[in-house]
Amino acid sequence: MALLILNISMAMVVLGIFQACHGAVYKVGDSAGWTIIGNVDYKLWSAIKTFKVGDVIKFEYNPQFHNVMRVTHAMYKTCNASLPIESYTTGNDTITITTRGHHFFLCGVPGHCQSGQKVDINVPRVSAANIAPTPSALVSPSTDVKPPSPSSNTSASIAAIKSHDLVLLALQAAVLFVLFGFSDILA
Ligand SMILES: [Cu+2]
Repeated sequence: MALLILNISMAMVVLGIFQACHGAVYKVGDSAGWTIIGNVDYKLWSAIKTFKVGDVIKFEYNPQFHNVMRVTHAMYKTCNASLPIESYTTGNDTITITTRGHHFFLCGVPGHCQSGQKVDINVPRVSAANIAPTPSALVSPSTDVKPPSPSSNTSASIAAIKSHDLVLLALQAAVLFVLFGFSDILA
């Protein structure tokens, strides 16, 4: 039994390391991409995702018609593209999120941001693991932070698996299978 628990612990450590260095890839707008056609709701698109440091944000668009500019919050609010922090123009731009907090992007083509071609990628500064004593005033009303699950790491990690992580899931199954297989042989 102790061996079994040890094996499960080892598996969790291995998987944790693997997940930590393999961020998820999010294509902005999903199949619609980065566009003004179809009134894509980029606010909703980002609101229902839980971004983490290490995740990759992918902008796909026709570079003849659009671009990507990372801007400040003030510029984001007013659709001001005059002094971007960073500009991307290839039409297939991948940006790795390396810091917590908000990352504001808009299309710098006149009128496009006003038409809704802007997105706020927010990596919560407070992780679910240590929010317990935080005063509610510090948590923005728009931040949907779930309380920590009372169950074990195992179920928490399973909950974290997203549908697009099928490859990762397969790898996890393989690791667990190998470790359980070894425990059978030893027992
Ligand atoms: Cu545009």
